[in-house]
Amino acid sequence: MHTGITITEFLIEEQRQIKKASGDFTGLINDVVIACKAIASAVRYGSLVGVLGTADTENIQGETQKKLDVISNNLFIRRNEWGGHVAALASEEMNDVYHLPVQYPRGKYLLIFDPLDGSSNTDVNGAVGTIFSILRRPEGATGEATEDDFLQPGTRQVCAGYALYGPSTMMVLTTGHGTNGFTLDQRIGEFILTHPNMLIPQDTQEFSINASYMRFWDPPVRRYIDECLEGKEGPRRKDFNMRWAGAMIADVHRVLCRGGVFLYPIDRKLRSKNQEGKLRLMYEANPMSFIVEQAGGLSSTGTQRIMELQPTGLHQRCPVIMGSKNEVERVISYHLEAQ
Ligand code: AHM
Ligand code: MG
Repeated sequence: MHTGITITEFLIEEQRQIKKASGDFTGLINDVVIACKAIASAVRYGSLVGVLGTADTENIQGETQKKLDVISNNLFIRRNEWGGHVAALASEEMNDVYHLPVQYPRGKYLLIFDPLDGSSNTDVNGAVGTIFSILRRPEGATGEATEDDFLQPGTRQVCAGYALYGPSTMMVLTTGHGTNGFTLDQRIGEFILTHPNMLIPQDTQEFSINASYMRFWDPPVRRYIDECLEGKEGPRRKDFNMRWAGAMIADVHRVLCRGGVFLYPIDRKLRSKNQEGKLRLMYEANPMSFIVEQAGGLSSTGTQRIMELQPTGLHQRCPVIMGSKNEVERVISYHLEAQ
């Protein structure tokens, strides 16, 4: 019989530490957990239930949506709109803030999410996941929640988490008191605490970057990767390994488990499209930064702490460099030297 701590028990214990906690937050996370279990199930059955392949729609970023992007988005909304915990939702797959149907009570939290990160992996049976970030609606705000209510820096996140649909389904989250990982026990349908207090090793010999963009990189990124590639013979005096899963969630999860540095920097190609990065600040970079920092890692654009960026739009992009503290500091120092 399983006697491990369930995610609900874990959160209720945390809630007991906070005087006057209403239980609203725990209720919200419970809804998020149910949404992620439903998405995990859709992902797992794949072709058997006809959910793979492309939908006939595009999202706000002009990307063709996968059927599973749309299904995951709908599942996430369905599970989180009714409970009375959120004031509004926002997602990678929706242009604007999603206002709750009139019959549901409004709560004090704002929930923003990427329902299926790395969704192009679904067609090759690769790992994908859901990322979410929870903010409090600004004090004194009235009426329906607006985009402006969401535009808070990552330092204001109340909670950030992700569910990774890999060989096992995991949920990793932080409420600002460390980062904890839970594994879904399919036999009882509960997430069990399996990775308490995750800590990212400060040093690493592994980097994660899409090297096919090498010719577009800025000099500081080029210098960092060149030095890694020189291995024992170069200035780093050690050999490096490289991994790229094509889903940020899977790459950053590996960094959380065994150290490493994940980079999706700004480059010449992105600039030519007037983009400030590839990854989205509010539902990819900020929540993953919160999780990484709470596990003792660092997260930066190269010149700025990601969580201190002031968002100007729901779908804003930014450069991302995160992971083992000493490596990220090195990349930052190369950026500062180049200024
Ligand atoms: P998505 O949210 O549309 O799936 O896009 C984000 C993904 C990240 O998970 C991943 O790190 C990156 O895009 C991969 O981009 P690329 O194909 O340029 O390597
Ligand atoms: Mg994504």
